[in-house]
Amino acid sequence: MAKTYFIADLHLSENRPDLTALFVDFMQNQAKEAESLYILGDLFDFWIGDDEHSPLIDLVKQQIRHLTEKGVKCYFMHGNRDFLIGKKFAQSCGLTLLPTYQVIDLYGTPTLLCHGDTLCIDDVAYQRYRKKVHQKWRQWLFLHLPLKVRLKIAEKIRAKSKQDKQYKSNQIMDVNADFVLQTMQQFNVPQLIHGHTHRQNLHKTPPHFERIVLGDWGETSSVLEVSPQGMRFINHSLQKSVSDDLESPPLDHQVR
Ligand code: LP5
Ligand code: MN
Repeated sequence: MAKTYFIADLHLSENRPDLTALFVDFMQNQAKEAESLYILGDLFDFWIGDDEHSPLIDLVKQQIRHLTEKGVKCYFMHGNRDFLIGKKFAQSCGLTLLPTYQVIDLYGTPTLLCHGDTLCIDDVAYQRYRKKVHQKWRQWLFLHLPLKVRLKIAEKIRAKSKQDKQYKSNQIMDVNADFVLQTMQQFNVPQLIHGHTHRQNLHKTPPHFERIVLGDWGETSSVLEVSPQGMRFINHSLQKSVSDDLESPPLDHQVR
């Protein structure tokens, strides 16, 4: 049966071997059944350049490469933590890099994909920061610094972000509903799939708009499976597996 999987916000790091194990399990068991896999950002906890090497990075590359070599098409969209993933990384594992917004035909439904951070327009401090770090000249300068210095800067930004988030409400850090609708209308799509807010759910807005939010990975994975028959979330842990039909009542909120 044709299947497409969507994942986001795994935040893989050397500090979380449990997440890495979940990811490897997903790639070796579920993902190989798919025709396509979309990774909608924040695969890594943070990324400071394709020239960084670590056992974790090598393992992730290897897992993606195994999948693409088997014929599963793998797509990657940048998140707010790994927006510096570049062509070198993508080419090394057969990933196709997608722009900030991408419309796909999902079994007959035009569907807009994005990481989700650009929809959080009420988080003014974040949007101001995002604009700066997405400037090409700033990225070029950053990527030409020694890895040690880049790591120090990334740590500073992460610490500041953690501190700022303590004073931001969940509402501010969520998507702006009017802007979501406006964006969906602009791209002329009835369906949107994104991550970033970590609030796995299906939101229906009359007359015919659907927004599917991917969850982050923690004790369980959060995978959206789409087939011509429908959609479901699969939340798998290495101990047990739970799946929810998206036609059933809204799923539990997973608020960070
Ligand atoms: O990631 P998450 O979900 O915890 O929080 C996000 C927003 N935070 C971020 C920052 C990332 O977590 C860390 C990214 C590390 C990147 C490494 C590469 C750096 C490359 C630079 C290239 C030029 O995205 C958070 C949102 C939250 O989502 C919810 O949407 O609120 O945003 C913030 O907290 C941003 C702050 O409000 C503003 C941060 C200003 C940082 C200024 C840095 C000063 C130090 C500079 C040292 C030279
Ligand atoms: Mn994110």
